[in-house]
Amino acid sequence: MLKRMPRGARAVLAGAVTAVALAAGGVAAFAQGGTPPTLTLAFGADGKLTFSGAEGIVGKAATVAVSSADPKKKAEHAAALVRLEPGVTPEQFAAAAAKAKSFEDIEGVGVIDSFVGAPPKGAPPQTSVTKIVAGATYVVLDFSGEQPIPVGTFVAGKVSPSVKLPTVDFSTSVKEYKFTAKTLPRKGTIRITNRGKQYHEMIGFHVRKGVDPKSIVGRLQQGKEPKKGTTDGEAFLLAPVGPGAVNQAEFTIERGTYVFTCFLPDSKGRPHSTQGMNKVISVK
Ligand SMILES: [Cu+2]
Repeated sequence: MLKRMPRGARAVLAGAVTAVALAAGGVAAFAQGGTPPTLTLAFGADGKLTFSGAEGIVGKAATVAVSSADPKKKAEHAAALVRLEPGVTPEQFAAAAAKAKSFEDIEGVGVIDSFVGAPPKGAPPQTSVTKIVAGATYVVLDFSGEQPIPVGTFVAGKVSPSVKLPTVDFSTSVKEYKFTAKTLPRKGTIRITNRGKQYHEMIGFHVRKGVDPKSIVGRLQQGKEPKKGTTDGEAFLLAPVGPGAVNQAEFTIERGTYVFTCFLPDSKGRPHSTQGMNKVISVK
């Protein structure tokens, strides 16, 4: 079942992160009124995932927040929210997921709508994304290990057309095999929409001064990692999410030149980076 722990998620969890999604706050112009309600996903001291607040988020824009009280595995926990396709039951999803080897294998059954890593040591106590949660059955997955564990389900009814996501400082999108952003701000709230038909992620290599970013693009295109010493850390703006997913969160990233890439595979198993999904983006 979905054996591969996504690289982006792993790195987010490892804390080598310049972009950390913080708890959403300071929300303005929020059409449903007030601060979005929160679905809380909490890893306990025993490492077990529980969730609460689902009844309050149905048919609304909501914040999905993940926290961890596990002293041992703080840097390892992640949770995912799976949106089931119409008519699919949680049991059918569990059966399909048990056989799946990659995200694409659950196509037609469910879509990972958000993937949120628990905060690493020293980071703010919770990470979160804000999104509209409506019109589907959702499965909460504990994605900490190689075997994701379904923790529970909830049903979200139709959303009123007047419900909108809180405003953000910056919106961008991903699709096959492109990032639409040309520049990114250094910090703020960002909305990232997957407008494609495949899963995508958004990982940025911070290019070291004096290095030609095109040389890094060239290596990624050939299926290689950037050469040692050519990058200064990585930024993870989007963990793997499926088609139609819209996530927004606060982020902070160091200024400079980045090469953004996506390592998720296409239907033939080729990383998107080798299909041209690499882009030089400056952070101002
Ligand atoms: Cu991709």
